[in-house]
Amino acid sequence: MSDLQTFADMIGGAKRLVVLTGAGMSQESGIPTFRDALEGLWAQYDPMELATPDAFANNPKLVWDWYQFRREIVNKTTPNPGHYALVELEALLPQVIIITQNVDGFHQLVGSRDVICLHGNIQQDKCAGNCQGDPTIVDSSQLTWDDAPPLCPHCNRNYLRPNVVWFRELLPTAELERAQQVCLEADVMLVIGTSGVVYPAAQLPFLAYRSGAKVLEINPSRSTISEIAEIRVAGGSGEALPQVVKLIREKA
Ligand code: BV8
Repeated sequence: MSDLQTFADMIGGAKRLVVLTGAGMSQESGIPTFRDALEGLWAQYDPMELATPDAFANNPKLVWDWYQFRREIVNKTTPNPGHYALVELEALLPQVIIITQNVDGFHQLVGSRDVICLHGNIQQDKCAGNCQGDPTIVDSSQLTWDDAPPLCPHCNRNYLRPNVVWFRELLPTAELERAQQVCLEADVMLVIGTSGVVYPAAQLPFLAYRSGAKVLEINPSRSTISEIAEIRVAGGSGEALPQVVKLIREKA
């Protein structure tokens, strides 16, 4: 039997499937992964340095403009067949919970029902001081700005910032705790498109593995997760996931 058929059979037989997605899941939509060098003006910057509170404190306009640039990319792209394949999987299996590191909102956009967002949502802005509570989400679509990000309309003191988790910021407690809990309960964990170097997200597959789950991976390259993966499909998720769902549907 082919590896892909075995891979599909393991997913098709899952009672409590947990999926962890990273930037590779949206690569075939045209959103550069964190590892891809960003083009043009932004190629000179390291995302790891820009996505930090210090960068925002030191140069709020630069960081704000970077997120506007990335939002434009997200707004010009669409979810790919991999995102839709996960929605089909949700109809075929008793439980599919998606934990995502991505901030593009594509899993929710295609209708996935149970999505745990660990790192926030690039399409949302919030008051940098969370003046009305954490998070103080603000609609910035009608606001203007020039040499600095718009000010929060509630407190008129703090800048607005994207509602994402920067490096050296804590992940949202409820989301992280639920992600850890569902990994402890999973019988199969499917890891898609992550290099597995960003913590604490990168720990989740190991949590599932140590609790007895079978770990499967879709990634064209090896990652830190590959060492515990029963099978790694070395391909793009936009192509591999529809193939896997087709094999599962044929046996359903
Ligand atoms: C925290 C939102 C506690 C923002 C993101 C030293 C000092 C301080 C902290 C640390 C430290 N050392 C370690 C840490 C912890 C740090 C961390 O993990 N650093 C790493 C880099 C070592 N983590 C944190 O800071 C976290 N918070 O720990 O709080 C704390 C507090 C204070 C002090 C210490 C600790 C917060 C982490 C969240 C950061 N925010 N996103 C934004 O997007 O702007 S993470 C960001 O990186 C994205 O979400 C993205 O998902 C992620 C990158 O990881 P991947 O998703 O894996 O993407 P990557 O590009 O790496 O890989 C893509 C993969 O896809 C590749 O494997 C590729 O082969 C594959 N691929 C390519 N094409 C395809 C494909 N796969 C399938 N199909 C394809 N077609």
